[in-house]
Amino acid sequence: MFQLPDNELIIALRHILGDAHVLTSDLEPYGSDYTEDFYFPPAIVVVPADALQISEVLALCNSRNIPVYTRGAGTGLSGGALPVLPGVVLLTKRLNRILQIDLDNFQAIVEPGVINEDFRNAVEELGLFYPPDPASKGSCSLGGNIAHGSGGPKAVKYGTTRDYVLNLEVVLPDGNIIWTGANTVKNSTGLNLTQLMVGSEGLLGVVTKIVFRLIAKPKFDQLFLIPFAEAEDAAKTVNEVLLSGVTPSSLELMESSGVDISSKATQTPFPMRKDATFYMLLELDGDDAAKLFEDAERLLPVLEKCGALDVLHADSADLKEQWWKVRRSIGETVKSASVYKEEDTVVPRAALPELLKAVKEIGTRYGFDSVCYGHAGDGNLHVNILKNNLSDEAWQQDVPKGIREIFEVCKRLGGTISGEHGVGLVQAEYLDIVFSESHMKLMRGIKNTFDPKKILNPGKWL
Ligand code: 2HG
Ligand code: ZN
Repeated sequence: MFQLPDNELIIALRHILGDAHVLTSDLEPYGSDYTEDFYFPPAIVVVPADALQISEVLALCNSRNIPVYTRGAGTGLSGGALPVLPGVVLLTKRLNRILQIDLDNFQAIVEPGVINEDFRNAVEELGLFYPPDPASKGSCSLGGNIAHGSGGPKAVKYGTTRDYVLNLEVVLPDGNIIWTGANTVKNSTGLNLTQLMVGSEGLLGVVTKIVFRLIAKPKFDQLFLIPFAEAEDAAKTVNEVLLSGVTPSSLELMESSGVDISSKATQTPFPMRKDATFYMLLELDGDDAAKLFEDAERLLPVLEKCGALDVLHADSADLKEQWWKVRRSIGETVKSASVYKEEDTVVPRAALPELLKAVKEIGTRYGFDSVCYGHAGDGNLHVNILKNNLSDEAWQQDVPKGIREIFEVCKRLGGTISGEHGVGLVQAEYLDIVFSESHMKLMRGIKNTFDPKKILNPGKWL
């Protein structure tokens, strides 16, 4: 049903974009993202300048049944941007402007190619705050954050990307350009197409402008590191902290094995202890410096009761930076240590102890190691399953069975199979665990309405 890109298409694309922005050689970098070791050779890569050019490109590809794969910074972890069929990879990197920061309305209008951290820094200079802070914030694009509904450590207090999106300019596969919402913090007019676009993984349209709401920047933050001897104690503490009435701005868990790999690989000092199996990273923020320490005092008995071996306070910017660097580098460094499969499990946070126990029990039964870490306050546990010295046969046959069992536990506990990394390519085979046929039928119907020729991101899960 899809046509292969041909010379005629290349000429037509060059006519729209100019020769320099239609690439037909040295395309390798655009055939992978941060997901395992997948590579799919792109046929053509285009680098449009604006929504109008994207509209013309989509209308052209739609009329010729040519697949289009939208790509931000390529830092995705579920293969969402991989060009699995021969088609056009559409880069958003030239749409990289912060168009407006509106101090009156606490809003900003940005293009999808802006890097998350560049935007966060720009608004913070003006005393405002855009909380969503994926571990890859220094390299991921805001468009990619929209495509996956990305989260990050701050989500436990401030929410995720979708909580800050007010309105989106979207180019549809037929070339039509729409705005999905309004630049208002309240909107109950019609079905919420804005929220439908967030997490749609490039399957429904190409986002070309984003209207974000912003909040005031908290003046102070304090960071604490709490080692635990028992994994179960660490996992149990998460909900005890939140039930205490103190809402941390970050509440992360890190398995010692991951901390060890990360601190060594990045040569970052870290107060490892031989008797610790897990570490909790707990951040408090607010405008009253003294209250942060009062809240910390309130937490001490809770942490002690839950088996904390110690409570360390980062009393310098350097220590804060070191502890966060170790946390933020775990994903990348663990992945480079072994062939791996990444599971982005998420459950109601009080079920975290049961999930963690199940992950380790299933790993023992199937003979695979795992490194667990993530946004414990959201009930979101990243499970990096490592091949290490497992046979290829076990890796291909048994591990997927183990992954299925892990996801079945998530479902049983009221959770699902991705908290923030999306379904993309790698989780597609497990969707039957969480979606009934009626659910799939509804989503297929939505896909058909937006993209009847299915040219956007084909070969994935929808
Ligand atoms: C994190 O929380 C990110 O570290 C990346 O979601 C996770 O790379 C990973 O596994
Ligand atoms: Zn994460």
